[in-house]
Amino acid sequence: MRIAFAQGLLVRPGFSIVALAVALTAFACGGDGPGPGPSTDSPASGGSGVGGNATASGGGAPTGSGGISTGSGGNPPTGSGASVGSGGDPGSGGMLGADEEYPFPANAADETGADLWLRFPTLPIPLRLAEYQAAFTHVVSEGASPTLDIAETELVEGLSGLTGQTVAAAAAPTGAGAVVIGTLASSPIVAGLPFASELPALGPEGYRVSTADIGGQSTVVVAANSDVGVLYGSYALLRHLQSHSSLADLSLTSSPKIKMRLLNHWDNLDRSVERGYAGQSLWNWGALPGTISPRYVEYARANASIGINGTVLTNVNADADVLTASYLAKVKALADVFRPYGIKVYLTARFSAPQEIGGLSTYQPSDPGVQQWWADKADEIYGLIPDFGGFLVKANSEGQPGPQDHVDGANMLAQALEPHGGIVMWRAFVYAENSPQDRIKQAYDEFQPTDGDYEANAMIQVKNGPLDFQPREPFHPLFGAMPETPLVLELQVTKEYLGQDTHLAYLGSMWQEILEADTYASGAGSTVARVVDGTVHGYEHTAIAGVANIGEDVNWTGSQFNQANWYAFGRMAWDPDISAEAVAEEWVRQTLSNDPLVVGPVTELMMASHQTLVDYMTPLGLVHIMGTDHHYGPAPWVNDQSRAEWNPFYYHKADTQGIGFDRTAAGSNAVDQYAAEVTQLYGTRASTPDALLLFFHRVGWGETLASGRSLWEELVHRYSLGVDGVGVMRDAWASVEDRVDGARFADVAEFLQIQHYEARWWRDACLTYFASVGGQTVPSGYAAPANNLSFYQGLSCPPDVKKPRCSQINSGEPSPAITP
Ligand code: GCV
Repeated sequence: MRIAFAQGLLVRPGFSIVALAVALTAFACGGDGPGPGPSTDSPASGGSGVGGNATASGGGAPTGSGGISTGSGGNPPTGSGASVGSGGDPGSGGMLGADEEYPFPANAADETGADLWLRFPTLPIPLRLAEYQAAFTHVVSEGASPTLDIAETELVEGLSGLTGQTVAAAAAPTGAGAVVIGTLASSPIVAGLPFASELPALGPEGYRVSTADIGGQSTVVVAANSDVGVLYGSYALLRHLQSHSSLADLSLTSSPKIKMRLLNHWDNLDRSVERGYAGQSLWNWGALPGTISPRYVEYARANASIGINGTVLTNVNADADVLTASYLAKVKALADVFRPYGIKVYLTARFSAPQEIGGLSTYQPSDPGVQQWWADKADEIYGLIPDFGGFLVKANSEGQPGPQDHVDGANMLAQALEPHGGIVMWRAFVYAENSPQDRIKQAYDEFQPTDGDYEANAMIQVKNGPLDFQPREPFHPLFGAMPETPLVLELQVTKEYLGQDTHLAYLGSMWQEILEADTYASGAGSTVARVVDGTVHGYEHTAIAGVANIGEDVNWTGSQFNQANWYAFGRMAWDPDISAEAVAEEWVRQTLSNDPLVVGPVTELMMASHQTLVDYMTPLGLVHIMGTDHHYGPAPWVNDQSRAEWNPFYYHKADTQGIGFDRTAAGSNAVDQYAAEVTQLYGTRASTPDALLLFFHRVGWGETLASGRSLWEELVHRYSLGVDGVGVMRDAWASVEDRVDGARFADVAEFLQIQHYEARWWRDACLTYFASVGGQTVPSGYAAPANNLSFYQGLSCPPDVKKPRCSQINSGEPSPAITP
């Protein structure tokens, strides 16, 4: 139990210090399930987590994001002499952090966030600084290539910044303090290392960073099999140093577990971004290819620093024009910028392009002319971009054109790309316009029977859950169900349904839940991570994709904390087994501060943030109750859309008796799409974790849950916990004031305030609605909703994206929602 960061908290009026201390104590210790009553529970209690690994059937040990403590022993309130290490980075080795006392930063200069996590301020702790100053005096790159030049420059600049002294490039190691970088082929020093024979096993992108005796001097060496491996190793070394970690026993060895680690931009050619909340698209098509924005380089650099090696430039709701000669020249210009950073470009292929821009009378794959058109198009693209990655396709979905048969379409494109080594990624996000079938069953029904019918260079891209990037969903049943067809896991970094730019929700913990979920495809332990990395089915091609949250905004992602999701996507794509908490801590150290009084509370608030958001938006397995189209605020009452599955009502079906979607054998039987163990787990009311209860089951308002509360009481409780959880996040953030720069502090504080109001909006709107249809009232011990149902139904705040979107609900004190 740690309450270290309660020191110096700013306490808002109306929120008692006693309640705050209780909240913070519970927030920091975590792990306990919900207590018996409102007053003993913590906003961040672990009770709502999904048993990440379904091996834990019977409900499993919740691995929810709430209340996970950070660090190995906590920080004394003075902040002196303690480190907040979380056990280090499995891919990099070693504990993060230093044991020295961090000085209170005097007037930290304001920052915009434009530097992301690539910040190299001089260490403020003298012992570690002296260690680094002695260890790093010059950088020797053995070999010459654009990629090695980048690695050398990154090290020269990063080490100069961190040490506060000039670290220069040199032709050869001279005396103490050399960093030598190179590959087995390019560097005699690397080839002569005692561990040189172990390097080939690290593969084309792996690296080893360690200390070696070179000419009698202890020297840091960054060794790899390829230039890009050296670049990744250089970033790993910088990450280690940005975390102020010790050089003793330095050993950072890592190889990616997934081969293709891709961003998917939903960027349109007019520079609008579908589900983008960070300004216009980075790609300035009008100015390309003549003008290369410096931001293209910064983008490539940021991605390479976290291991991303591919980018799909355009929206899956595709525009055929990007395949015309004039656009391909622009794409080539971007590819040329990204190549030295190890990043390939991919494009979305509009399936009707042969007709739209090729002048053919059809686009169906059975037509030889269509096949030839795509083959010629592939030749044209590879003539310009020899390392072009391939196509991503959304077909026959949400109005996008497609073939009569997915297999024919995917295979035609695969055949066109095959001579050049390209890949086609065919999306499984399909649901029919007029089908009585449960929407979440349709992708499986359509794709699973096609397993094994695809060309070797075709992959099927599957969203993490069967619905659509909800705050929480079970894993998609196609994972584990297509042994002969490599699947790409598609995650959404942009938070379409999770408060977009404004709400702070760290997605690493949500992704960890998905990656750890057990498909049982080949017995226990067949997790989604092991399916995607190819271990379970022996896939030759492996890939993971993240729908990007990046735009022209100066801070890149629309908010300071949304940067952490870009960062986490890259780090978890490289190593799907890395803990979300370790990644959060790394990010905080690099982006904000290494001061334990920042690292501890901010890592904890990040780890609690996803569960907190789920609680105030969609607790207990509710999904898709957001406002129509914009998906921002609450609108569970909507039931007038032309397609049934576009209505929130479709997903919860609340009435006088109860709430929830019955997906058991007695209902839509969606549970049957999973392996038997999972069908049993989710098909049985008693073993379904509360976190997914209403996704799989219809439950009466009065039924008792594991907490001892009735379903209705638990709903009220969860919504209230969520609101108060945001209050705790605000207080945690307030505790770091003056320990991070004022500009970023204020940005985050302002958004957290909006989030707090909006959490209360979510709670009150949903509870008044469910109370009205269910004939329920809010029990004592919980704040009454601030307004009546018609007030919430009458609001029309979004899609105006200026902040706050909904000033009508920005008043009063959102907390406490659980009243003392
Ligand atoms: C690109 C959801 C989003 C759409 C998106 C679609 C998809 O429906 O709301 O904006 O379209 O998913 O993933 O294709």
